[in-house]
Amino acid sequence: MIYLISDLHGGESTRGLEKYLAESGKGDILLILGDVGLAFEKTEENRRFTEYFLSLDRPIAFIDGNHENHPYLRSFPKDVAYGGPVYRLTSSIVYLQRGNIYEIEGKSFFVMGGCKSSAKWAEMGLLYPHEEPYAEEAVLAYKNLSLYKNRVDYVLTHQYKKNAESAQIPSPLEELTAYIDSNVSFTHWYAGHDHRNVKKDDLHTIVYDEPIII
Ligand SMILES: [Mn+2]
Repeated sequence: MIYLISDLHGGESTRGLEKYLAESGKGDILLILGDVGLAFEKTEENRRFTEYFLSLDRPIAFIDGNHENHPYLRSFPKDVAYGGPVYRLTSSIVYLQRGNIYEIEGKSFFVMGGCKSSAKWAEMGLLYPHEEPYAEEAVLAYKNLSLYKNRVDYVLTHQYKKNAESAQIPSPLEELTAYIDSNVSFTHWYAGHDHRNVKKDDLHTIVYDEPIII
C-alpha cells in the first residue's frame, strides 16, 4: 500500500511518520509531500533527526518543500527509480525530482515540489536557494504531462494554492497549478505545506500528520 504524509520539519512534527511506521508493513511505501527538513538547521536536534531519517530501512520517496536544504538534497547521486529520475539518499530513500511522473504500484504520480517561503525565513537565515520551482522545471512538467496526454492517476505538490490571491504576476508554480486544475485529468491531488489534514473537495486533499492510504 502507498501512504502519504507531509511536513516533518526536521523532526518538529513526526507524528505522521511515527504512525506510518507503527501501522504499515515492510512491503508498503511512504510518500512525503515536502518539508522533510533534512540538514535544514545547524542544531543537534536536526542533526539527530537527519541521521534517524536516513537510517530508516523502508521504501520512502519524497518531494521537496520550501523548508529544505535544497543544495544538500541535490548533492546525492542521481539515479532512476519508479520510472523517473531521482536523487538517491540511501538504498531505500529517494528524492523525486520536480516536474516528473513516476510509476508506483501501477499508478502514475506527477510531482512538483517547492514553493515560496514568507520573508521571515530569509531574515532568520533559513532560506536555501531553489525553494521555488524554476521556469525550466515548469517547462519539464508541461512536457511530461503532455507525454502522458495530460492524464495521470495522482498529482503530488508541496503547495496546492496560495491562500490569498496575489495581484502580482503568477509564478511558474502558480501558473502550473492553475493549468493542471483546468487541463489535466487526475483521480486526486494531494498537497502538504498547510499543516492540516483536510479534504478540500472530491479532487483535492491537504495532507499532514494523519497518514492517508491510497
Ligand atoms: Mn512548506
